Amino acid sequence: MSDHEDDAKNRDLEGARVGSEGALTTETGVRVEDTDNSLKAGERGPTLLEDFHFREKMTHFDHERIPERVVHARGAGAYGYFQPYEGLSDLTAAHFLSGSDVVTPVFVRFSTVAGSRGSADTVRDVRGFAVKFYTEQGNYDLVGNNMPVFFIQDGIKFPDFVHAVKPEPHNEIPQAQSAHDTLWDFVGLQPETTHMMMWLMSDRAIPRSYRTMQGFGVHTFRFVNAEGRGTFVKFHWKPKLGTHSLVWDEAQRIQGKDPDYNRRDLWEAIERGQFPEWELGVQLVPEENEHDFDFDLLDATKIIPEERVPVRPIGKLVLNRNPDNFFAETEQVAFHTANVVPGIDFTNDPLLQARNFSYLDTQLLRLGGSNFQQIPVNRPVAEVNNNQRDGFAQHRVHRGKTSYFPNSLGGGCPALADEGVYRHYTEKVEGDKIRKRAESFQDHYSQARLFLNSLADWEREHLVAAFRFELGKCEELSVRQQAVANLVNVDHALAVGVAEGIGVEPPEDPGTSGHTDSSPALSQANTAFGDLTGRQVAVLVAHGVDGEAAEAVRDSLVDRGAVVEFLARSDGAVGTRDGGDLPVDRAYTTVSSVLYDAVAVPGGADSVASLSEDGEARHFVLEAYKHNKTVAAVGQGTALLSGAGVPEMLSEPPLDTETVDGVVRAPGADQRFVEEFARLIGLHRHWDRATAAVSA
Ligand code: HDD
Repeated sequence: MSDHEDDAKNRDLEGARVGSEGALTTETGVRVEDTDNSLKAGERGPTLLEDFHFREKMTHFDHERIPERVVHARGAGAYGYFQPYEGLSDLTAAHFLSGSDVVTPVFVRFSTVAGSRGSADTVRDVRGFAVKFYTEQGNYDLVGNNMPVFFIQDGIKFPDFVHAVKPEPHNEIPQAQSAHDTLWDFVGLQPETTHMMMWLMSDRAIPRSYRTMQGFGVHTFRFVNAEGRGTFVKFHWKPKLGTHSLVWDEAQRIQGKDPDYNRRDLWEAIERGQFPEWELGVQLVPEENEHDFDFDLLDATKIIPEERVPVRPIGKLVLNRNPDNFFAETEQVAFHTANVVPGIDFTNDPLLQARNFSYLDTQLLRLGGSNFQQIPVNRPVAEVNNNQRDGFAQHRVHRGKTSYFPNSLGGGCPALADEGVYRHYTEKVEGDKIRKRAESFQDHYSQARLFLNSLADWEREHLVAAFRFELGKCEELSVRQQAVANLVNVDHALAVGVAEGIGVEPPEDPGTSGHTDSSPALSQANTAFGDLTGRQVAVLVAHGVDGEAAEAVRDSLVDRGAVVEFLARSDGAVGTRDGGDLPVDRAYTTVSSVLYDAVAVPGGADSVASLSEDGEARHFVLEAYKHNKTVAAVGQGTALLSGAGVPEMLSEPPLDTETVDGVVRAPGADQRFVEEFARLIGLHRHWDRATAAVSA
């Protein structure tokens, strides 16, 4: 194991870990001989108050739940490390960015925003991407999202926005959905939400995996170097596997088939040793260039286009260890935008300023008082010394009689430091005390349009379909009309496309056309492709299967990092056509095509004949086809595709390896076939495929 893995593993949780080994005891350490029967007066008599074991067990259970996070309640976390590529001391005094030899342990929590703790993973929503760096100079939290902008410009609107998106208060419906009246009522009346709503209606809101999701710090922050010079900075996390999403229909079905889909994917990838990885990048703007843009750097509803200020890669994040206990670690972790270290500072972004108040405030309630930083997952690796005392659940045993500063009785300790201290950036501020949104924050449409212009055709189609779906769920016509009226300001054709699907009169053409700028970096068509790590592939088999072909497919894809499973009607094994046995990984009745990235059907006349008679097997391949996934058939396997209704599929085995719209067919599982299959899976999805008429 390398040193940095060691570092991450040894994150100081010692002393806090309690296993289930050893004798059963009460919380005071008294051994218990029976935890199945309460103490009673006679075998059939009343339970006695003096049964302290029963009372303690029940009381602890009664108090097991803590308030869930008001937003981002559902999440999944993992430990890992961050390592810079090079030193950035010219830009920042942050020690964890000072050189490639500094490896910093991290804890990362991914989350959805609107749903409750038990809600499904694959809802249309923003994803949280919160990173806690346990640096030698104290904890630094980069509390970001998978979208680079936000709904509102000033934090004072956050309670309004969250009330609007959460389930409606009179009936607590709908759970974890933005497709309802109150959210769209709010956004129609609050045009600053427009840019973020474009992201939310795009495929970014339904990531295939946390491993295939970008992250953004969103705000403009400030790097400060040892001389006190500031540089504006925006943070980006870029996933090594590329940024890939689900199909909306698939995402909805997964909500029922496996509500833990993203959580499970992260967990299993780490357990398999396929450690998810991101690159940290920064966009840097010298202070003197602050006003060079046609938007305000302090406005969190704006990006800096990457073509304008390139993203400079500065280091990598690797997640290599799952938590031991979900509650203790993932639930109790507390992030806070104001957890900064020397070298990183804030700007006057009014959203960020509000966040700097909100996070500490919410943790005080959620984690039951002011000592939550002592919970192992929150505890810094840096030494902690101060005069803060007492409070609920105080775990430190402070010694001595001084808890004030200055003191002489305690030897003047803890003393003020003069090295490595946090020094707030010196910024000149002047102005009237005023409640007003700056003029430079008033353009809500140019970047919404930039986003739209940057999308590939298929992304645009998904966007329109998402707007139609969401607004189509709104009961009030006025809410639908309001939303369409707002979209005209982004693009007339977009507004018409949406209006036509939701029974709203298409708006008049305002006659003014917007700018035609685009930013290729915003399209998922321009992401990384080809890496099969953690891709899930189903191979459908039955008795009489061509076992050699099935195994050739599996072996070649597993070599490339994919997870390949043999699925049959029942668990156990199937007999191969040459008399062998092929172990079955899962019965397809317990899973579904939506849980896989690709499906293959090997030949073997008997196997294909029985699969073709099975409605579930036919549905499996057709649904995978409908969701634009790679579908493969070897030999007679082709007959299952045509029998299932995959369009234009001939039932005769092909004479050579042939690919049409992401469907590959071949006479045998030779090298040419497996390479083509792998190439197609690496493309993620086949968007040019016409699927509208496919009834899966
Ligand atoms: Fe927030 C949680 C990200 C605006 C107030 N937020 C929370 C989490 C993430 C974000 C990732 C979950 C952290 C975890 O996993 O525990 N929030 C953002 C981003 C924002 C943003 C990227 C805009 C750029 N948030 C925002 C505003 C406010 C809050 C404007 C209030 C003024 N956020 C909270 C909170 C939460 C929270 C209420 C709920 C649970 C928690 O903090 O610990 O304080």
